[in-house]
Amino acid sequence: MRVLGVVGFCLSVALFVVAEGCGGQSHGDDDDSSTRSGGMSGVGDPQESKGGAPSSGAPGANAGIAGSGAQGVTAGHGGQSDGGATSSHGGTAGGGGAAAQGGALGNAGQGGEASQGGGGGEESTPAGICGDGELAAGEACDDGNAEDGDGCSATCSVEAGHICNAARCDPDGTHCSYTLAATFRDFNASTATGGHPDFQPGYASDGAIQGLVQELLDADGKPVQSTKATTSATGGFMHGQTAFAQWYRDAPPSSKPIAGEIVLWDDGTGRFTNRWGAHGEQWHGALTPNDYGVVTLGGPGGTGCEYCTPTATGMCYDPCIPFGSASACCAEIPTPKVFDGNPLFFPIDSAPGILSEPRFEGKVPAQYGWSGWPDETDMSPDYDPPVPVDAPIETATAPFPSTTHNFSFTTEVTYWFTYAADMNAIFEFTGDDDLWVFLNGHLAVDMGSWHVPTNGTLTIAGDQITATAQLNVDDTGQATKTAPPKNGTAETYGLVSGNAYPIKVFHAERQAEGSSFRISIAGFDVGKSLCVAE
Ligand SMILES: [Ca+2]
Ligand SMILES: [Ca+2]
Ligand SMILES: [Ca+2]
Ligand SMILES: [Ca+2]
Repeated sequence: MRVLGVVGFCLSVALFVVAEGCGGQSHGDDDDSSTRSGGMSGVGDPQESKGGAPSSGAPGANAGIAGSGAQGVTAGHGGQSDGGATSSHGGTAGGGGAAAQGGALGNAGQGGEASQGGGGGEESTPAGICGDGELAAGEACDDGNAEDGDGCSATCSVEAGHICNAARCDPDGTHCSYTLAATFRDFNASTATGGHPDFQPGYASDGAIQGLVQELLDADGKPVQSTKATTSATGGFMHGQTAFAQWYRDAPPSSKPIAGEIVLWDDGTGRFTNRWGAHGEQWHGALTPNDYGVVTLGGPGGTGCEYCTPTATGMCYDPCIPFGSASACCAEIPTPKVFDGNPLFFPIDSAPGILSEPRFEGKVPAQYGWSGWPDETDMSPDYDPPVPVDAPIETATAPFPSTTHNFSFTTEVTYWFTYAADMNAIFEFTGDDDLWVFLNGHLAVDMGSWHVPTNGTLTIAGDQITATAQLNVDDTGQATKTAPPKNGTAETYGLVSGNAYPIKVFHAERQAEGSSFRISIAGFDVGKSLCVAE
């Protein structure tokens, strides 16, 4: 006989404590040995300059790394300033819609939906106007002019020898995104057959280490180890310049370079950031009973809340997810705790040409709303909305949840922008492990070695340039060690208003079992195609 006494009983949330965490284990990354390296190579003038007016181009098509070394940029618009990066379009934050781009690897660009809406016998809406400075379906680039010879032709096609990029939006102006071409290189851990000595040092880490690389990129546009880099824990577990040079070059023991992309989504405020979901969906942090408001018992499980009536803003939970109980209950629909960036960054789990080494499950860092470093398969049942066990969901990198990930790889990304003396822009990164950001060939953000996710920023405010770096964080993601800001000027970085320059990002995933990656840009003009010569 059922006891109905519970009907209508309003339970205080405080009574229930749902364990949320999941197996936590700590992560950490660090440890090691020692040698020194030396290296320095000659560096010439690092600046890769660029010339005058840029032109444009479409995002697209190529994935490789864009220019390195010296290249001239073609065209440039004059400087643009202002803060709001980009485009006018609105962009929605959350989710869904697929904009143009496709999945993870492959080529960027293209995409767009071609369809347009037109209806019945009428001509459909124009795909866009070439030369208006906004990428529309059917345009590979749009640099805001109708001239040839600047990288983006008068018919909005990318001219030979150029790479162009700009944000692309859905026809209705929502869901804008900007695709960064990325080059990944796969390695095996030092503990695996054919492994690279610098990868998978061990589990102890005292955070990020600065000064492991020299201030200037070399003549190939690649970072060079400093004398501080050694095989010891304080030297970043580096085994010499010869070994380090392999991180971002195309020869064994790395795989062949793997062309990919990192899509940055417009969050509606002018900021573009990468996200976890394949179509721009944000990651959700853990929910607690309090997030469901007042919970009213609705009877035994399977009865569909016959003893309670959801409020206008609530719903029936059967079983009672808010309390982790098999009974039914009525409660509020919680507001998701959303995060930009990707807490499980595994871009080359299944890319052609990757190497083979033992795989590990990924752990989710505190910066994404889950404490205790839970394994993804442990926390996935508690993810809201629920993740079907038998149908991993599509994300920007590997399906979720997954128990097998390919760690030990590097990421190289080049973002070109036109410097303007009155601009106010910021480039941000949060993640692990090694991360170096070079502005026009000069080191700016410096977070070397393997470490838990830390945050680094590069701010360009007029002629003042500032780079910051967290060096370590606690288990809640709060910084416990931060480097003094690195202050510079347009002059020290070699920037001249009106010219285009590269921000080069060199990243390495060096230590399992965490791999997270967040890049965001705000205040840069990404609305009009910027073309550079390859
Ligand atoms: Ca256009
Ligand atoms: Ca043009
Ligand atoms: Ca690997
Ligand atoms: Ca890692």
